[in-house]
Amino acid sequence: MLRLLAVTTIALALGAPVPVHDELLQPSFEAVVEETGLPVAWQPWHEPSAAAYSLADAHSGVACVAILDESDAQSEGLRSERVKVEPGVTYRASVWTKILGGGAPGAAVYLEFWEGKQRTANYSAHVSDAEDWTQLMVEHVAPEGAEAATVLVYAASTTMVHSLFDDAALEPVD
Ligand SMILES: [Ca+2]
Repeated sequence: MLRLLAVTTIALALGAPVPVHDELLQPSFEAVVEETGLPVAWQPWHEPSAAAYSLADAHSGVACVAILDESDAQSEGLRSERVKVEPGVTYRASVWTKILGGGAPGAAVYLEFWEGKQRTANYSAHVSDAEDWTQLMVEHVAPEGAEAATVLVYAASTTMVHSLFDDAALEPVD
């Protein structure tokens, strides 16, 4: 009976739906997970992550996210928790960025749409020169079947860049 219970629990965990929220969580990156150094409610593109919570600077509050990408082969980034969307509605993903050093294409923001666990569409904007805080913005209509969207702040695989991100947003466009 105990073994059966254990198997059932694992199956439930694997099949568990990804939580979808009404609004973006922790958009200003103000809270840190002490064990990992990552901002609360943001998932690393890969681990170990060169993207981390940082007190080096902030667009608002006291903290931001820093990506110190010293690899020309590895992508780095952080993905938000999922936010509920309606197909046919236009959404805008945005984030403020500051580039301390590095080359093109610099810093990027992605708007990603999800159907279940499948990413069905993604759109991006990038900037390669941002000495001061600069807002990156991308908007697109949610495709048929879309249930959720995420924001991904990102440094591409070919980029070696030191960038900061703060004040992300993901909202419908009026
Ligand atoms: Ca902040």
